Amino acid sequence: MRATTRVLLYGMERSGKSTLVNSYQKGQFTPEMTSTAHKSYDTEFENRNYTIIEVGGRKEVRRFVEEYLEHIDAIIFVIDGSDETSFPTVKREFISILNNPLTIGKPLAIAFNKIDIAKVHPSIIIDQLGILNRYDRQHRVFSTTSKIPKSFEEILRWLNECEVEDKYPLEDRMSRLLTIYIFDILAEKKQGFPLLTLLGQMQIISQTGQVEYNRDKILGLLRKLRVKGDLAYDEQSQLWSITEQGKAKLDDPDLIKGTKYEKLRAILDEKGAAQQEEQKEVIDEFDIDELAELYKKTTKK
Ligand SMILES: Nc1nc2c(ncn2[C@@H]2O[C@H](COP(=O)(O)OP(=O)(O)OP(=O)(O)O)[C@@H](O)[C@H]2O)c(=O)[nH]1
Ligand SMILES: [Mg+2]
Repeated sequence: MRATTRVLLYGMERSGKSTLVNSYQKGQFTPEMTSTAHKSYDTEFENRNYTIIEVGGRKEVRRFVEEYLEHIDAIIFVIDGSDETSFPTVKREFISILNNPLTIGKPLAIAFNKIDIAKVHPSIIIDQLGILNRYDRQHRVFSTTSKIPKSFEEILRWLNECEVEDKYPLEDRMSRLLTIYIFDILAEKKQGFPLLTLLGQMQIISQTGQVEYNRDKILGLLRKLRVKGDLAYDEQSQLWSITEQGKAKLDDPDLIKGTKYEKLRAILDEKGAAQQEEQKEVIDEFDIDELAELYKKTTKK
């Protein structure tokens, strides 16, 4: 495990992020006077070191949040429970964070804050966020108020118990995310479980043959991940795959030239339809940090 757990503290403007931390650190309600762009707080809680990274919720700074996602181990998402008018924006922002592959698997604490003045029950927004259906990560909802400095401590106590892994291979995360999406669709229609792999080739192996039935929905979801292209079925291999245009973004030969990923591609191509196990061995040897760097470049294109 990493020596310090890095936690993103995020949520809309004035939801109370800074005040929650201030009050926890000072042991009494300590309102923040200024809006934050970016601020980090170091704290030790029950023998674990934390760096809490607050990204402000003002519209102009909000977009920078993506820059942090890769470098954090867990997320605290703060909602101003007293401001129902903010809930639609909260929902949009929340979903965009959760749907980012860089956050998959990372524990998520939702602080339904300002419970001292909130007029609605946390379940109102929690229902809207669909959080209870997320099986891609550890999560918990907390009712908080900066008026009670221990509010924030409860979140840290929970994070202490969470499994915070050191590394999340990006391919794993992408693949998990897609699996979850597709699982969602099929579970909704009770049509069984397809197995999906992103081992370089972005193939969808369908055991149920139901992919075509849900084709439009799956394509819509793939687009959200900025994956273009169409789905095609190959009778012989019984594989669904994303056609040429939409193949993994890391297929750009110029981009991967001279990197270990180029070597990996060559090995995978050579093995062709080799057993997944063998491909996995190759992937395991691969330097995931380098892949993450490449991924960043491709998404910036
Ligand atoms: N009643 C009440 N007010 C709170 C609570 N937490 C924060 N506030 C008030 O809400 C206002 C905004 O708090 P901040 O801590 O600055 O909010 P923030 O989320 O850090 O805002 P940005 O940095 O702009 O994104 C301040 O006036 C706080 O005093 C709370 O639990 N209850
Ligand atoms: Mg702040």
